[in-house]
Amino acid sequence: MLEELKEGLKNAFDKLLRGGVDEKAIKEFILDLQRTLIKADVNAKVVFEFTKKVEERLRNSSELPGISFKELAIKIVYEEMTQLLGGDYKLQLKAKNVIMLVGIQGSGKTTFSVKLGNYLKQRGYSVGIIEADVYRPGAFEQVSQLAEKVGLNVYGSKDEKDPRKIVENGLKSFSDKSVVIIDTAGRHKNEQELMKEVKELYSEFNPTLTLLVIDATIGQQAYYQAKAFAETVSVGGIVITKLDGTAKGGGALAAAAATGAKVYFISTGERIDEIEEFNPKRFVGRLIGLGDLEGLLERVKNAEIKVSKEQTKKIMSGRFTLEDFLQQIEQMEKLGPMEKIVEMLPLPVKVDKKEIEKAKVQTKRWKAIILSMTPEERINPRLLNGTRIKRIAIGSGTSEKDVKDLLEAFEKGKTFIKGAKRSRFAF
Ligand SMILES: Nc1nc2c(ncn2[C@@H]2O[C@H](COP(=O)(O)OP(=O)(O)OP(=O)(O)O)[C@@H](O)[C@H]2O)c(=O)[nH]1
Ligand SMILES: [Mg+2]
Repeated sequence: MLEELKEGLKNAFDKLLRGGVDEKAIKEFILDLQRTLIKADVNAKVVFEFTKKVEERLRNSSELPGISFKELAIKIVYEEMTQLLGGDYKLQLKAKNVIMLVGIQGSGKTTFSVKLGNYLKQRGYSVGIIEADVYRPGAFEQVSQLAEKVGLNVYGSKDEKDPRKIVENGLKSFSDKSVVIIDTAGRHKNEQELMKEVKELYSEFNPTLTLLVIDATIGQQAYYQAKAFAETVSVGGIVITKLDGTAKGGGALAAAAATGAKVYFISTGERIDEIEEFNPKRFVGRLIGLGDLEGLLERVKNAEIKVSKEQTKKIMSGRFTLEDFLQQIEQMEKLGPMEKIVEMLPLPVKVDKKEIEKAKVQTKRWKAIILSMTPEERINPRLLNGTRIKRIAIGSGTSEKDVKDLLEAFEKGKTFIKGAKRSRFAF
């Protein structure tokens, strides 16, 4: 699965290892990444945004003790690629679930209904499948045959022409099941007819989860398909099928994630057990194919902590400059959104959302201000007279008061630390 994408990434990393770390090597690496992703049919705009972020982070990252440049590159690509595929998440099921599968003809809904049923049954759920496709001749037989192999119950009818009746009766007969999967039809005269039926079923039965099934071979076109369905029903998640038979799988996955939807499952073959719960972090880890990715991430984290410990020492000794302050802000940004950081901190009080918002605006402003200063000004803020403050305010799109506020806060912080040291109220 996705062998070419894996190969491409591996080659890019290997090349980076062989060459020296210079301007040319970084440029080559970025080009290699672009080529690999474009080949996997990832949308060009998405590719360029992605590689721009990787390049910026590669250039701006400071050296970490014991971490090679290649390792740093792997970490950055891993993190950015995980983001590209939607971050870190997991499907949550309720005590009772009605999961409706929708998607165009041949996307793999019927096959997937049995795969999913079997997957959930193996995890302790009681499952029933409703076959609501009244258009495809033999749809009921198709699903019954597949389901029989794994001992799943199917409700359907060969004669009933109204899918709503089938679903209504099916839900009654499966009222004791914890998961009911509804397989819908994909074969219609045209797209409007398909959407109309999907909408009718959706509004009448209100499924707890609607999964859109998309065939990976359409690559980046998955974006438009996902959008079209999302305009008709509330799509709770996406399933990408046939990842085994295409070089365009990466494009389909990235496109699905780009719509903001979560890809919950991937399907990698015709066999019933060829289903996998999708988790971007794990998936990218495997894609990068590094044996001990976890170990590497841990080592980088430790190295980062070590560096920031050195900075703390600097703060305590009073040698802390605005340049260090800027680095602190940037390090914090790297950790993730402020809400998440605050969530992770073992604080005894709950921090107000508004306060976090205010702090976010302020750090952004401070960063802009410090970036508009010259290196000398950052080290020695006493240089900042009225003219310079004015220049910085204009350069950073802030006001002179903002600049003065920052300087005041910075000085206060330093005084506080000095005072704290004197009173041995140290950390
Ligand atoms: N290689 C491969 N084939 C798959 C996969 N999933 C489904 N298929 C095949 O794709 C074809 C279409 O699958 P179906 O499950 O019938 O698709 P559908 O969405 O129900 O189609 P309609 O009922 O016509 O809307 C079948 O031949 C399946 O065996 C997969 O992950 N990999
Ligand atoms: Mg079908």
